[in-house]
Amino acid sequence: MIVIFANTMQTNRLSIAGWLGKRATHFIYGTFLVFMGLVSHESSALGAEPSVALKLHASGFTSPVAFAPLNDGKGTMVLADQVGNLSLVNSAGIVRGQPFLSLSDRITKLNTGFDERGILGFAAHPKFAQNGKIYVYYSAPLRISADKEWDHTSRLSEFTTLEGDSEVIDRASEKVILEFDQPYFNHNAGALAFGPSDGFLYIATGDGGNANGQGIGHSSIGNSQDLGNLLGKILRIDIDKGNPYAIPEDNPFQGRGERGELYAIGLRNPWRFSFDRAGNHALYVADIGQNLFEEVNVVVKGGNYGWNIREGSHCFDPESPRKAPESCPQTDSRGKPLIDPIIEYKNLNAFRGESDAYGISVTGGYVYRGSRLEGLRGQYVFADWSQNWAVPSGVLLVGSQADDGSWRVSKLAHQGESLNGYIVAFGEDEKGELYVLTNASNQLINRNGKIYKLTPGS
Ligand SMILES: [Ca+2]
Repeated sequence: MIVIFANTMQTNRLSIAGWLGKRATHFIYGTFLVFMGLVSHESSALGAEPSVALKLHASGFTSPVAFAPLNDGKGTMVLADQVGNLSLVNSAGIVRGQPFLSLSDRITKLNTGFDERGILGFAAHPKFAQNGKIYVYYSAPLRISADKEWDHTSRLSEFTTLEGDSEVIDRASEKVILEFDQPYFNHNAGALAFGPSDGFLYIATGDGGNANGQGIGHSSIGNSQDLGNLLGKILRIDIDKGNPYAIPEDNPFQGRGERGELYAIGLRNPWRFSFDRAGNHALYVADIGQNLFEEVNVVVKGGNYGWNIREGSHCFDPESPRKAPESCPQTDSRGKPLIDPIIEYKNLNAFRGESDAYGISVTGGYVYRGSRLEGLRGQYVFADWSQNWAVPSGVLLVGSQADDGSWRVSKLAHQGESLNGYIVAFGEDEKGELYVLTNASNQLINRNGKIYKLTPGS
């Protein structure tokens, strides 16, 4: 196992100066676990868990970050690969040979090792069958107007299919919807989804990167708490009005000096979100923690999810990120409460051996609403990226809500294929069935990325 970058997708907790030291720590720790035989690749079987199996659905990707319906009326899915391609996958798992869209020449130059840039989000317009429009969030080269010291520019673009061919995107159709600059290469979030109730486009953004919500390009109160920029937030825009978009009338931050696109604030690196396709269509947002706690939030309009005043339900001090302070503000600068996550678990690197330390970086999933996995219905299926930086050991998790409203988390035992990968993301098809997206490596190399379907076990 070659460890090139130890700064995980999740953590990015390192100041540049401290990078080398942390890298070495990760390497030694990973080696230690392998040597001691302590790394578990499989979740442990739990008696009352639903019987679930992993079935290989499609392969040949590098780092699959999104798998979502094209809304073409034929059940076609779109796979977004971080390295720069969108591919069409039919319901049988057959990948169309011709790329749906290649953006490898429009994304910023990627590391061959670990990287958090590239194509990071995809959503087809709900009326794709009529208008042929799709949306892609990707890391573009730093734009001319940006500070020269910064790293790259996040770009949300609309593309349209070629006239008369719904299976190929016209590369010349790119219409830039929104751009914002990124001081560091990490914490770029990027998930996209249309709200099932309102039809607006939701966009997840990271806090600007580096670590602790500090560094160049970070606001003195933390970007995630700063209502004047788009970083560390959930954004919401109306793509069907205005040019290139309109701010929905009831967006919650429209005062002087506030960005009207903001829907919710106080997030660090919200790595994958989803709407519950049933019930009240709650918005589930996983947020990758700094050093100690990983979390999942149910995000509501105008909510403040705490970063970098809090990490999970604990106080956070950027000057002392490995020790949660005893006290901290309960409210933000507007007097609004900092909202605790619904689910929190410990980071294995900080809480080695503890039963509720599931991994080192949360990956957001979906509430299962399909028909095939009876026992999972209504539960939130998600994951930790890996139990170990150096060893591909993603772990499937499931969150379920008790009658009193509290949430319980457990590992989701599964039969069938072994994951042996880093769990990068999840996908959901039009029937509500779920897919697990993995990369065999923590780097952007090779084509060992896979899509597994969650199917009934025996
Ligand atoms: Ca939080």
